[in-house]
Amino acid sequence: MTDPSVVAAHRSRSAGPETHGRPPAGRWTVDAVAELFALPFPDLVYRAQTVHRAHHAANAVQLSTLVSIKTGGCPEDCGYCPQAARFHTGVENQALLDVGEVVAAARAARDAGATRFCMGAAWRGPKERDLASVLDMVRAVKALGLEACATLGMLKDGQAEALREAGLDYYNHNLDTAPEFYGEIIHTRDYDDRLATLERVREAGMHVCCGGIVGMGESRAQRAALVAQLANLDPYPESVPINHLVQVEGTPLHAKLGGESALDPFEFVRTVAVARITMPKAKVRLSAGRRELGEAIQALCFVAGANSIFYGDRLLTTGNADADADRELFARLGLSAQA
Ligand code: SAM
Ligand code: DTB
Ligand code: SF4
Repeated sequence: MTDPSVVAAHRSRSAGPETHGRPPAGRWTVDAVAELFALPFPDLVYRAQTVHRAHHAANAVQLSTLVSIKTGGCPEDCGYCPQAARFHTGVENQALLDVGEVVAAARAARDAGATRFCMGAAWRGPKERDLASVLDMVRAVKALGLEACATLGMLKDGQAEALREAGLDYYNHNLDTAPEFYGEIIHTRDYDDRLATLERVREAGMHVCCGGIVGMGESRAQRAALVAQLANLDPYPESVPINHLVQVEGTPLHAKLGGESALDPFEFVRTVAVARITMPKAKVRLSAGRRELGEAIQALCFVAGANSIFYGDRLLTTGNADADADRELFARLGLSAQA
């Protein structure tokens, strides 16, 4: 028999076909998302896996490789970030890479099996001169036959269009957390700034990659509020990175949380499952903190509907699961890299 809370959560969104790219038939209320979070774990994972199979190849995982094209010295104050100039984290600043260096990294990523290449820059937003270099990088990455993604901070008028014209497929810009928790983490830009950049990306015709971070000391209700925000973007993002906070010494969140994870690992799996259920067609990506989750929790995440990972030994400034270890894990689980 169907669990009544599942029915309630389902009904609170008005009925109608789930159509990606068109306005959703209804909005997710925070309460409806919170009801999903509260389901018994097996019911939640079963439901997520069912949604997953209706929309995706069951055992395929997409591989994205990340490279930091400009590192450290960022003027923003995101409380989780090792690249903010004002925190003393030991990250070495690195000016914008040359196109040649980026092409070499992209070629290596492609040869290792990645299909998407994501370029990250520690900027509040790109200056015009820097954007011109990034446009060259985008063209070069596309010429290698890869999907191109960039995360450069806030975009101004015309910048999203320029990126789109250069061939950029995805722009990553995260909402990071619930609106009501946001002010405890970031003070140099607000939630509406983020929504405005996402709007520009959408209007320029690019795919949106937008997710958040869990494990920052937020409550479950705030995790539900983050997922509701993402799912109510119209349309919801094509790509949803779910990051587990990597606590880096020198950041305010490390000082606050003391290096200990603030999150039960099953709660991370629940977040993935709820993202899958509320954004059925999106790629849900296991992002930062994946290595620290361990293989068993990662396996649960794949069952709960995660179907993308960051692949390669580094994220931006911190380590990622080794590519060799990932290949071995995929073999043990019978997963394949999505072609
Ligand atoms: N500077 C640009 C911006 O903030 O939009 C782009 C790069 S920024 C590093 C991209 C995202 O990485 C952040 O929005 C955040 O979600 C994630 N991130 C950064 N540091 C993290 C950490 N220590 N743990 C988990 N995720 C992190
Ligand atoms: C995203 O959501 N996570 C990635 C990517 N988008 C740019 C970044 C994770 C960064 C983790 C901390 C670091 O390595 O500096
Ligand atoms: Fe800068 Fe981005 Fe880090 Fe915030 S998350 S401090 S904007 S690099």
